[in-house]
Amino acid sequence: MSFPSLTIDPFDEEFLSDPFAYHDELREAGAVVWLKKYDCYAMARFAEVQAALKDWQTYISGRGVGLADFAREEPWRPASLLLETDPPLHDRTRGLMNKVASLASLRALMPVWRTKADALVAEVILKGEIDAVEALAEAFPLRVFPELIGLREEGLEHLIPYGTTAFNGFGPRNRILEQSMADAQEAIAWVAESCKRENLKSGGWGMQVYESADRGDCSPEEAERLVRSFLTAGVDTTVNGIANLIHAFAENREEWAKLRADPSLAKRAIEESLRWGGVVQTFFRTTSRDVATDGGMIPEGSKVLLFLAAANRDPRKWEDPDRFDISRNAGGHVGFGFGIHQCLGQMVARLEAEAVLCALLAQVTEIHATGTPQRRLNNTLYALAELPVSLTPAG
Ligand code: OVM
Repeated sequence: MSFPSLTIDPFDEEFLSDPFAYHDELREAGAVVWLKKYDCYAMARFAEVQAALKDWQTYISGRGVGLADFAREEPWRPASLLLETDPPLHDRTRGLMNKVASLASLRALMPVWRTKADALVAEVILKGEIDAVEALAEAFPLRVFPELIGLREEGLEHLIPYGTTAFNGFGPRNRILEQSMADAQEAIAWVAESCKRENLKSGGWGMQVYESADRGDCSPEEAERLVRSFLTAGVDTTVNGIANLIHAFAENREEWAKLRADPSLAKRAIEESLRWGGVVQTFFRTTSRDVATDGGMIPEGSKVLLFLAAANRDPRKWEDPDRFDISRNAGGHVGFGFGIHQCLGQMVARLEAEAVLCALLAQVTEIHATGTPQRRLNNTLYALAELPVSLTPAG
C-alpha cells in the first residue's frame, strides 16, 4: 500500500459533529489517502475532488455513491435512475429531468415564493427569539416544494425524515443509519405512494415526469422512480442550506451588516454560504479500472470517498477558506458537485435561499445567536437540529 493510511473514521460521531476539524488532516496527508476502517480511498483536496467528479468514466456512480458497492450488495432501495447510474442511461433520465426542472418554470414562481417568504418572516419576527431551523429553514421549503412537485397534502411531515434516512444511507451501517432507518419506515412507505401518478397533481413537476413518459422518454416505472429523486434530494438539502445560510450570518454579524449596506451581494452571499457550509459533506464513487496516480495505483472496483466540503475549504484553492466572506467570488465551489451529476435542483435551492434571504433583508436589521446551535448527526449532511436566534425587526 503506497498511499498514506489513516485510521480516522469520517462517519463517527466526533468527526460528524465537527468535520472541518478533520479536513486539514485529510488534505495534508496526501492527494489520495487510504481509510483503513472502511477499506476505501479518499480525496479531500479541491483539484483531485473536482477531477474525479469530472471523470465519470473512471469514477463511476452506477455501483452506488455511498459506501455500499452495488456490485456486491443490494442497495437498501431500488437504485436512483439519476444519482446511481452512468451514461448512457444517466443521460436519458437526466435529459428528461432537466426539461422538467427548467429555469423557465422556476422564473414564473419566483414572485410567488418571494411573497410567501415575506409572509413567513413577518409571522416569525413577531415571536422574538426563535429556532431558525424549525421556524424558517424547515417551514419555507415545506411551503413551496410540495406544491412545486404537486404532492398531496397529507403526510408532508414524512419528507424530511425520508431525506435524512436517504442521506444516512450513503454511509456505513452505523448507529446513525440504523436509528434513522428504524424511525423512517412510515416515511419510506409514504414516499413510495406519493410517487405514483394517481397521487400527483396536474401541473407539478411530478406529473410532468409522467407526461414525459407518455411522450416515450421513459417507461411509467422509470417515471415513478424519477419522481422519487425529487422527493429524496429536494428537501433535507434545502432545509439545511437555508439553516446554514442563517447560521453563517448569525455567526458573522459584520457580513450581515455588509449585505444590508449592499443587497446586490445577496447572490454572492448564497454562493459563499454553499462553499463555506458543507451541507453535503461527501459522496463516493467506484473506480471502473485501475487508476494510476502520483501516489500509486487505485485498483478497479475501489470505493473512493470524495470530500466535497473539504475541497470547498482547501487553502490550495481558496484564500482564508474558513472565513465566511460574502465579498468573495465563491463560484466554482463543488457544493453541488461537478460534471454530469451536478445537482439537478440547484436552481430550486438557490431560489429558495434567495426568497428567504431577501425577506430577511427587507424586515430584519440584526440576526444574532441566542444559544448554541445544535447539530443533527447525519452520515452525509452537515445538518442543524436547532439554531436559536433573535431577529431584530426593521423600522
Ligand atoms: C436521487 C438522489 C439524488 C441526489 C441526492 C440524493 C439522497 C438522492 O436521485 O434519489 O440524496
